[in-house]
Amino acid sequence: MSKIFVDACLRKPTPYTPVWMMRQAGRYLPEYMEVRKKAGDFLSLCHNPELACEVTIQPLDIVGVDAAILFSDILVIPNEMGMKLEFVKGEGPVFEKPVKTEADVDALLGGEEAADRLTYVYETIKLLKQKLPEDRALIGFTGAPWTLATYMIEGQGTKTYNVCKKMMYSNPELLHKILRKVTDVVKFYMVKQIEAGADVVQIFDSWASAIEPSKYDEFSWKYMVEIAEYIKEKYPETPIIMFPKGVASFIERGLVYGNFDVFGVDWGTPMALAKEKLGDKYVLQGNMEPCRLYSKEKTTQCVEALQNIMQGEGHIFNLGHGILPDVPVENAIHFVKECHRVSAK
Ligand code: 1CP
Repeated sequence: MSKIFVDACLRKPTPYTPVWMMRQAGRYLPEYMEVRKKAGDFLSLCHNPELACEVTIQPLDIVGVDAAILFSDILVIPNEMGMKLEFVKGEGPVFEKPVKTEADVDALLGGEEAADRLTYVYETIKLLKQKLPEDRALIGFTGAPWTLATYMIEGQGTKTYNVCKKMMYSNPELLHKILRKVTDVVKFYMVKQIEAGADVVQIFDSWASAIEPSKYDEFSWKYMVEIAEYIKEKYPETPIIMFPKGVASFIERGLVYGNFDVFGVDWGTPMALAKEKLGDKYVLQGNMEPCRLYSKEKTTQCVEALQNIMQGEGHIFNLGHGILPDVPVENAIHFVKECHRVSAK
């Protein structure tokens, strides 16, 4: 049975434009909060394939999206490379010992050995393949090397990125050494997710905008392209989605390149600009401002405007970044219904 979401990624005809939401499994769903309570804490939930499977499927049943995204987190990767990770209440993710020196990088587990430790992710994917309806796609994912490196170097989320930028400008070799090591793990991780059953994979470069445009290719995009190339060599049929957040000027100047299928457009980039610059080459995903979800009326306006620009050609509806925890569930349901309504053929 064909999956509408996979067909749309490959620019094949579909009866309507599919939709999913970044961060669609999570705290805005009371059903998620219940399962998380059962698991104990967030990381225990990621490590429990039965429960991770349950929360992955929730937004399909409750909100009606066309694709499921594996429930996990980007930070399980550095965690399995040997960096002790904790989610501190109110503070978010914290690594006990951030990477500071070459010796710290050398001490991390690399390559396939690190990717092999993420068995609970592959188990969750295998279980999901048994439980998901045949016409719904499963999206696997990773963080981009740069976005992962920001947490590994800063030790936690940051507003200024001052520690990693100090490294970028005073010791770029060390930053590249970290990015190289993470890239090599992510290549194996992506292929193993596909072998376990992921239909599509997305690379999240959530903190792309922290890099000045003239340095973006050197410190992030080229590593993402290398990962995509590696995946395509092994699994040319599996769609790849690239989501670099906050790179409008990189797009505008025609600097996007690489062998992948879908470009995720963030909410700060006008869809018409993305279409003009990238629409011939890549399917475009996005890009409603997630806060529009607070108003049904403003949601409908945006969905109609996106449909007017894209006309159901080479498009996947999504938000331009993750859904926030205080969005009413009924507004998320409204968004999905409206995407289906305006694009029905
Ligand atoms: O239960 C909780 O309160 C924990 C909150 C939470 C959740 C639900 C975290 C902690 N991660 C997740 C799940 C998650 N993370 C998914 C699941 C699938 C889905 O989307 O439905 C995905 C894809 C991610 C990816 C992720 N984690 C990204 C990239 C996407 C994005 O939103 O930009 C990033 C940057 C992270 C790091 C992270 N993990 C969790 C938090 C709170 C953060 C962000 C911290 C920060 O702002 O720096």
